[in-house]
Amino acid sequence: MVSHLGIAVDVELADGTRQRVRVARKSGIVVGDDVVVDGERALMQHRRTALLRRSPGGGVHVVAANLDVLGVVAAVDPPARAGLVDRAAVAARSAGIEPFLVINKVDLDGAADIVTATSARVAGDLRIFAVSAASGEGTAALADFIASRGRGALVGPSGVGKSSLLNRLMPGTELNVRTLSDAHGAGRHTTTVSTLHKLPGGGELVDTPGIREFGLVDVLKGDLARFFPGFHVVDDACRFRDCLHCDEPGCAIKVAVTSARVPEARYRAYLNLLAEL
Ligand SMILES: Nc1nc2c(ncn2[C@@H]2O[C@H](COP(=O)(O)OP(=O)(O)OP(=O)(O)O)[C@@H](O)[C@H]2O)c(=O)[nH]1
Ligand SMILES: [Mg+2]
Ligand SMILES: [Zn+2]
Repeated sequence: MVSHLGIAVDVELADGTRQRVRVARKSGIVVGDDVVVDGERALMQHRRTALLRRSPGGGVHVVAANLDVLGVVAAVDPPARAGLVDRAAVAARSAGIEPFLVINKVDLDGAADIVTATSARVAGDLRIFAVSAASGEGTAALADFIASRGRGALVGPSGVGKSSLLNRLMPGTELNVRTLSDAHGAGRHTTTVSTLHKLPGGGELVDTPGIREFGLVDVLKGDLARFFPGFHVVDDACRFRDCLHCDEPGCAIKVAVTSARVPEARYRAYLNLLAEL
């Protein structure tokens, strides 16, 4: 299924043609779902992966179905909010999806400092693509990565350039992007529905509406401890396999914080998230 329009979904059939099928508003079918079209109905099939997010209102959403990778998009302006990157990365890994970080708008002044600061938080742990949808810089590497992995989605705050990146990766596509006249409409969401696109070099990428926060859904403390971005730089194992890196003896993460191999701020961000679960 390639897009959900409220009472209908667009599906791509096995022969590559597209068809609009009516569905109940609460069908539960999301972009990326495999469906069997039975007359006027679309029946959802088993999902390989499902990326869950809790919205600020408390509702649980499936961001997309059957993803292999998740691109968390930040920009030089607006810059990344660590909380969103951390949560989205943990949610992805918990769902068996490989997260990566995209820093867009590297054509803007001051890009180098922001790329360095943003990368430092997750370096060695998340794959990072510094790109410009405007100039095309870095986008070929991103396209190659998607082609090698299969299906990805781009998530992130409104205005970071998710739709602009898709337009750059798929010449001939014209997804709506924020125009100059809207530029000061803070919090304005240009994209309102998710859409799935096949990239010319292989792989698929889902464009999603901007989000302010990526709330975690039913993530276990042990999964947070294993998946928090920035801890993978530590090669040594904790004494206990289910270590939460708090007060356990023989915790390799705490040793790494003491020796500054894991920045103190990273560790505090982890403890805050742990306290939330
Ligand atoms: N300078 C510069 N501007 C960019 C770049 N990419 C996108 N923009 C601009 O950033 C603004 C937002 O881009 P969009 O693609 O609409 O952002 P989005 O993430 O899809 O936003 P939502 O759909 O609201 O979630 C537009 O004015 C784009 O022209 C870039 O690489 N460099
Ligand atoms: Mg958009
Ligand atoms: Zn530990």
